Amino acid sequence: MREPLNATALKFQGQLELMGLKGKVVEFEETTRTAADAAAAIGCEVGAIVKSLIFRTEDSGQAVVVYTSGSNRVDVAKIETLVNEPIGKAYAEFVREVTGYAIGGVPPFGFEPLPFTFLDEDLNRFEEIWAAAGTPNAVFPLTPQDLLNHTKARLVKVA
Ligand code: 5CA
Repeated sequence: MREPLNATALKFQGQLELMGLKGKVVEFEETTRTAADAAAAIGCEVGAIVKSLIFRTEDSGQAVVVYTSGSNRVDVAKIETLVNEPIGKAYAEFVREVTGYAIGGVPPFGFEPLPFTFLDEDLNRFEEIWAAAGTPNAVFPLTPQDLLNHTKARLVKVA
């Protein structure tokens, strides 16, 4: 663990406090860029890591975020049915444009809500889940209910 927090992680910690969330940002020396990295650093199950995956609708260019359990792969066809359009994985630049964060550090909130927001129901299997806190070395804990409340996501089976 690293102290003090990097400026971006520190700013995100401030946002959590403003939102009334009690989770503390934890920053690691090692990378938490992927769900597997994050689970190894934290010492939790990969399934308890929240992947904030950004897609883009191919015709209308709208952002889609799917908060996915770290052990699941999104079934793209299911999401396409829900948004009624083909979707593609967003490029790094689009992710930065719509969330303000770089891939590997995208937190689940702290940006303008995106047009389509889905939450993997499998995250409900865990009492505590962990998500990125703005950088590829920082994460924070929260409950699936907190994630639902603060993202107003539609709960779906994504895998
Ligand atoms: N910090 C971790 C755990 S919270 C994290 O942010 N995981 S993540 O899954 O939300 O973000 C990494 C994801 O970004 C990868 O699963 C992958 O789907 C996506 N990604 C990685 N590189 C690229 C890229 N070059 N273009 C588009 N997406 C990418």
